[in-house]
Amino acid sequence: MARKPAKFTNATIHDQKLSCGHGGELHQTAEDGDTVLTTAQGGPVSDDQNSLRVGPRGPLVVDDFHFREKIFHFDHERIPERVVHARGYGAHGFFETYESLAAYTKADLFQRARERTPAFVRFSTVAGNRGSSDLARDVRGFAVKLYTQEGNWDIVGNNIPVFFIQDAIKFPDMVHAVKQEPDRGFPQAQSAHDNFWDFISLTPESMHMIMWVMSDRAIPRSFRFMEGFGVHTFRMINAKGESTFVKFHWKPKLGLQSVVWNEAVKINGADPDYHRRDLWNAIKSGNFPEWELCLQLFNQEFADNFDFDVLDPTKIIPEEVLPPKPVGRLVLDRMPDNFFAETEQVAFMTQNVPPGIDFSNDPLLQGRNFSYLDTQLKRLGSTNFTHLPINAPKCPFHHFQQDGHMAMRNPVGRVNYQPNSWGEGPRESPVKGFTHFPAEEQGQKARLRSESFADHYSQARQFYISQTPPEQRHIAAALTFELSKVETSVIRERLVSHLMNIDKSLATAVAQNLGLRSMPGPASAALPTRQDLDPSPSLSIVERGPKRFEGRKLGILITDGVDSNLLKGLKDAIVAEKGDVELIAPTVGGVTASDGEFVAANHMIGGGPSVLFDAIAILPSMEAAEHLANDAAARDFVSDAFQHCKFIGYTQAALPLLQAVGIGERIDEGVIQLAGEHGLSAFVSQLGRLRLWERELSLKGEKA
Ligand code: HDE
Repeated sequence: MARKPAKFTNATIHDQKLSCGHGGELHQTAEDGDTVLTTAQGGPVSDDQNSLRVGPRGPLVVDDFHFREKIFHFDHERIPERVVHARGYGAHGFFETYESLAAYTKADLFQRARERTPAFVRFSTVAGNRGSSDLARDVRGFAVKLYTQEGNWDIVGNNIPVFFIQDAIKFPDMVHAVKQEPDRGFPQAQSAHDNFWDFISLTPESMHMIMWVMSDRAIPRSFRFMEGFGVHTFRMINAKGESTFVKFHWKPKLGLQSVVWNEAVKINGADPDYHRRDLWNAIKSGNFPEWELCLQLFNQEFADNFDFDVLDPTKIIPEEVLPPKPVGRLVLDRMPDNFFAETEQVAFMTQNVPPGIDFSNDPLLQGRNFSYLDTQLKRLGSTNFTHLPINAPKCPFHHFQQDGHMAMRNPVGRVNYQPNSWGEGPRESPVKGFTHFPAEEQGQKARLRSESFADHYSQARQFYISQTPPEQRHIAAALTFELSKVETSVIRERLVSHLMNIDKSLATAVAQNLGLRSMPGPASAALPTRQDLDPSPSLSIVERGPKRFEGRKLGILITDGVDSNLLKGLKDAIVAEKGDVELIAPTVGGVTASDGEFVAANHMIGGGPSVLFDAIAILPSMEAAEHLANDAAARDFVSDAFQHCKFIGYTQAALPLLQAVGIGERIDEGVIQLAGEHGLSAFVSQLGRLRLWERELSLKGEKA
């Protein structure tokens, strides 16, 4: 009789009966009808707890093929991590068009309105190793694989629209400089060290990017609240062969949001998987994150007249100059079944484009088009990485590539070449096939950088002056923190000399905070900084805040005797705003509310610090008030939320706690008493502001 195939599901394990083994261990042995554990070769296993040995205390024997196979496979479980973007998290979903873009591109996925294309997206940090924490100050990768009917299209982007360097040949230097220093093997997932700032201070082209990575963009609240950018200028080619330049933007439906640095540092300790957990929870609870694909489309004439070279990846085209056109939406609605098989083994490659999408001469993009194929061989170990389900196209495909390590499918039959006389096998198609845009190119072969790439400061300045005051303060504070970790004073000074070219007040603030003895002069620059570029409000997170609490989380601190009506009212109001609630109690075992009902908790106070929430409410009973005021974790809970400019809802009984941490005398419009119906609605209506930035100044004793 045929054996039932072994299946690896949780149900299998849980359904098995527990029985006592020879040595007193718990064995999960199969009974009739249960799935039997097998080796990788399919052989049934009788005992998975004890290796084969001579007598109860004797040596192991080589006959034990089950032991050898199990350990052999375990020993080889790891593959090399990505040399950059090692830490990442992915999800499945789809991309849906709003309208036909046939006027711009012949790419099949854009021909019809409401066409859906399956998608896989991997978000990542760049510098840290696979096991580093989520809230590092870093660029975030935003890589999208679209399984189109004309092959896979990968938009391998970041959450920042510019890059550190203008030529791919500098990438190994840049990455070496930011990663841990080679002699000591640290710091991990941090740019705050000498090598990074040494390289940056010697690389003026990185200054625009530095403004972005020192801004709050580099510490996003969640993957769901960040933008994505294709960075380079690409081309769209229509059926007539006409080219339109394009820049890709992903805009989060829930709006942009970041955390503050002190919060990021604490989140890394409290929950190093904060971003992973956030995406997992959102998708598992049916709140599917969504982004709009927006295109900046322009022709050669626009490119010729624009202030900067559209091939220079250290420049943007401000949205106010060229508004991005929304053309579709990306929805993530399914977590992978297995992290390794999908998120770890997914291989993104910039050169994966369908007919109708093409490259520009951006030298960074051209270099990337070499790197991404090469790196997959190292990482995945075989040219057949496209045989892995996550990397395989979802459209029909036919080619004559064969054999190699781990070949899982080869051409069937006699024909494995073309042309052939057998009338079989696929044929090339000049009509349907990919044709490269026939751009006219000429020039001398030389190692060159275009003069049009020479302005390194004007857009850095434009970014800085487009930020709101709190965002500008955060940039100054980030630069100060990072440079304070640089031990070589000449590097600190050199960096300040670049800031002099960007904004003198920023340079002065950083120099003062660092305690520089004298102000360095401006760094010598190929071109002077343009002062005439208008601020671009679309570059500010605060300016474009969502003004609503949707997708955010309120942490409510409760104790035994919590007012059950208030708790219910608050929870309902947050759910009505499409927000989430988590409950924090003295023990994770939960509390008994004023109506005698048991209320389960999500965290104990020390395990659920306020950095994990967007706003907090404190609802102790009168009996618990004094005890809470003396609880160190409870004090941190409120004082951190206050320092991080969060909205705080409280009841009368929470006053001793507020007083214990010095908030009692500093109650501002963000600290709201939840008395009566009005108090509750006043609190909930304020939450959409997300943070009370004005508090930041009063904390420093300054006036707004
Ligand atoms: Fe990458 N980059 N990169 N990069 N990159 C990789 O490919 C590279 C650059 C980006 O989730 C590697 O599969 C070069 C810009 C993302 O799997 C590697 C240059 C942008 C991911 C590589 C750049 C990116 C990568 C490492 C300079 C934003 C993660 C593992 C010319 C537009 C994809 C891998 C994922 C990964 C090379 C610069 C985004 C080594 C040579 C600019 C999101 O091939």
